[in-house]
Amino acid sequence: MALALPVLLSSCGSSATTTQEAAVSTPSVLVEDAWVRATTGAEDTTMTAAFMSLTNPGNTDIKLTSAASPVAGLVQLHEMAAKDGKMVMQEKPGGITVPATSHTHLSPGGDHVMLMGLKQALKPGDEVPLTLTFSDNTTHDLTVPVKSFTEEQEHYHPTTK
Ligand SMILES: [Cu+2]
Repeated sequence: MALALPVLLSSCGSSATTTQEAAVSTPSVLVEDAWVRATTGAEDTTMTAAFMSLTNPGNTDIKLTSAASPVAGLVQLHEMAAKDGKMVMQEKPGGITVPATSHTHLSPGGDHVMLMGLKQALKPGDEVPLTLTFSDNTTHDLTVPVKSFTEEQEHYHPTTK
C-alpha cells in the first residue's frame, strides 16, 4: 500500500531564489537572493538596478569592485547619498565593501548594482546574466531573476507576476 506523498510544494510563491552560481573554486563571497528590478511600469526603462545579499565568511574585508551584464551598456556600483536634503544615487567610490565575517545587503534605497543603457525591456520572469568581480580577484557569474517593480507590489499581490 502506497503512502500518501508529503506535500512539499510551497504555496508561498515568489520567495524562492533562482540565482545560479557558476562553479568557482572556494568562492570567497557568497551571493544570495539576487534580483533585478523589472522595467515594466517604470518611468525610465533604460535603467534599472540589481540587488542581492553578499556574505563574506573570511577574515579580511572584500570589496565588490565591478559588475557587468550583456543586457546593459554600462554597469556601475551605486550608493544613496543625501544631497540638498534629498536622497540621490551616485557611483560608490572604490566599490561596495563586504566586511570580514559579515554581510552586506544591496537593497532598494541603499547600495545597488546600477544597470544603465539597457538594450531590452526587462519583464518579471526574465533572467539576466550578471558578472561580479571582487577585490580578491574572484568573479561570480550569476543568472539573476527579474522581479516586479517594487517589493511592496510583490508583498501585497503575491500571485501577480
Ligand atoms: Cu543607481
